[in-house]
Amino acid sequence: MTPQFSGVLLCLCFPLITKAQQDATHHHDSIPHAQLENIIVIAQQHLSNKKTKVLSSLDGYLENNNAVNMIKRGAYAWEPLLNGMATERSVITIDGMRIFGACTDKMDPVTSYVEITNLSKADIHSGQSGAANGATVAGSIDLVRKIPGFSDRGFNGSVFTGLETSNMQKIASTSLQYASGRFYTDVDFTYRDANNYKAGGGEEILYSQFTKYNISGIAGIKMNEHQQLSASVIYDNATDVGYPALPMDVSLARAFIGSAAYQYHHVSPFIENWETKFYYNTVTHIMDDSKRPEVPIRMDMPGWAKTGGFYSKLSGAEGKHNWLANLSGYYNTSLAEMTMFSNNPAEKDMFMLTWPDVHSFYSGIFIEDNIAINNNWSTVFTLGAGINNNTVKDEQGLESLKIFYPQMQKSNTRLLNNISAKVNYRKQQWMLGAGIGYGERAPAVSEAYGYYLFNSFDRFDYIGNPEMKKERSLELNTVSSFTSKKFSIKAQADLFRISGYIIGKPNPGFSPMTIGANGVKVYEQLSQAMIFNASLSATCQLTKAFLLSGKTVYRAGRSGALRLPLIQPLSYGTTLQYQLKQFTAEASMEGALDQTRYSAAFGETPAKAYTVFNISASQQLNLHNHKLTIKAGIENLLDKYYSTFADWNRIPRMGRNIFINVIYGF
Ligand SMILES: [Cu+2]
Repeated sequence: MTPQFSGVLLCLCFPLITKAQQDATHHHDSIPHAQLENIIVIAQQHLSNKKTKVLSSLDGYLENNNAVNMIKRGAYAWEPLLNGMATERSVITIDGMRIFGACTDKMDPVTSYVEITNLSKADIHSGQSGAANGATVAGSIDLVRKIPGFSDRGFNGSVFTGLETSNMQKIASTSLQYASGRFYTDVDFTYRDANNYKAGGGEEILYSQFTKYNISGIAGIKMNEHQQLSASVIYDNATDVGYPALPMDVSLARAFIGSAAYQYHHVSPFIENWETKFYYNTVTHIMDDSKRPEVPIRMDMPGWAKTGGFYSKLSGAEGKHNWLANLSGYYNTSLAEMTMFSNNPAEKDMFMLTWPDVHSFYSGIFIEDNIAINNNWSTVFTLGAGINNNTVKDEQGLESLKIFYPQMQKSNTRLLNNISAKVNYRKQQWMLGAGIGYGERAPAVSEAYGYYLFNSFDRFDYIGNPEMKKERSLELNTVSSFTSKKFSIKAQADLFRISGYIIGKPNPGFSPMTIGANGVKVYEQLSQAMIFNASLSATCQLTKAFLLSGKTVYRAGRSGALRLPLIQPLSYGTTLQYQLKQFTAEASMEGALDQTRYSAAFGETPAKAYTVFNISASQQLNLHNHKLTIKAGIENLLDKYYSTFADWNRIPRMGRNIFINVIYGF
């Protein structure tokens, strides 16, 4: 089964999953291990959630996937890179909803506005198999909401608390659910508060604190046997977030995410499920340097992003075909400004629009067909097309950009197409698959219209380029796996050949706005760039109680002689798990080789090889009908001081960290 196929299977099984949580549990467990790697189970009390630190951030969950790297600018709001590519190249959605961050410096990826209590799983698709919710190059990450479903469970809930010693992070969370045959609701609340963390050896990393809370609610009502309505809201509010790798912090990052959906099962023998959703979300991001003792000039940099959209998704089965069709669209407005306060009261403050109120519209259609040719062979075809428009609404912003691009148009429309094909062969315990895909994306707001956006990595001010063409990606992928009761192994590789690769290049003709900057870079397109990803993972059931697993990941990225930045060096990890009844224990090791192929042109310095060790244990107690789970562990056991390729400006990672998670379910 390919990831696409399992994705569709999950979509088809969605109505079944919502029927009852017990059923859902059973259903998940029936997914073969090799497929689970593209689904990260997040629900805290789900049997498939094997993570010991269940109350880790969503970022902590995503990081375990072989296709994902998390770029860290501090302890909060890590940026997910998919297949070695930055967020402009992937589509990150919450239950299929498009959301855009409001920070010009990538301090607020979509993933920072949800909490683990909001979600049941994250669904990861590589390359064009992830084009269902919008045009992509790298693929997609869909964060799936937790839904109690219709059942006769009545009231139940859980209380979570956690403590981590390195930054004295305190976590408190509750989740309350009610389910009946006709109605369900889930309300949850999560609070996290952390001080500065300490690197290995005890050095305090200043400006790495954060505080956040998240409230969410979801409710569903069954209109009749086959039709249901649901509504969902998430409110996420982070304050006093420090970014030690950046010159500025965040005083407020806030999101409101709301949606309403209508679902119709068994529309006809041919159409299994029809779901239509309308959504709206708004993000506010306020950057702040008032806590930094020394800055060359004080700055205020707020940003706002608002997105409204819809999708209407049909899926069904007919003979050998399992199909899916999705019509989706969104309208986004992105506005960000910067005020530089003069140190000399006689001089005027300087104001500019860093995102000049850019309005973006996208609407697209995507279809997918899985054909089971016979017991051994199956194929997956996908096809999609969309229309993308960007318009600069602010006249002052438009005039400012016209200084660099006198011919520039106020509005720009692009057609974005995607197509892919995959063939799979399975015989007994073996599975082999190979695929090819082609996709296009439009330049992101910063790439097209950003105005003097300072990048603290290479210390250049970046100016967007509204006259760029589409970025076009041709991909090849292959997967092979062997799965038996005691042993499984999976090897995966993909190659992306990207034409018109968008990247900033120095322009010596312009002078920077930021004091101390190295110069100005303007977004341009490289005729071609290649990105290669490979991973190998294996698990072995040594005895009934001991499970050994290991993985290794390798990436490469270059354009001719130019190396692309933020590409993971050869990394590895291994875990030994022990399970006896309700007790589990785990020892793990993770590390990377020296990063020899770093990109000096982008200000990258090499990250040294490292190895860190972690241990943890958990015990579940049954108290009448209630469940108490205690999980504890030590991360970076040897208190190693290290920094990886993914650490912005090479800020050191957390040193020894003792954590304890307590979960009480009633
Ligand atoms: Cu920011």
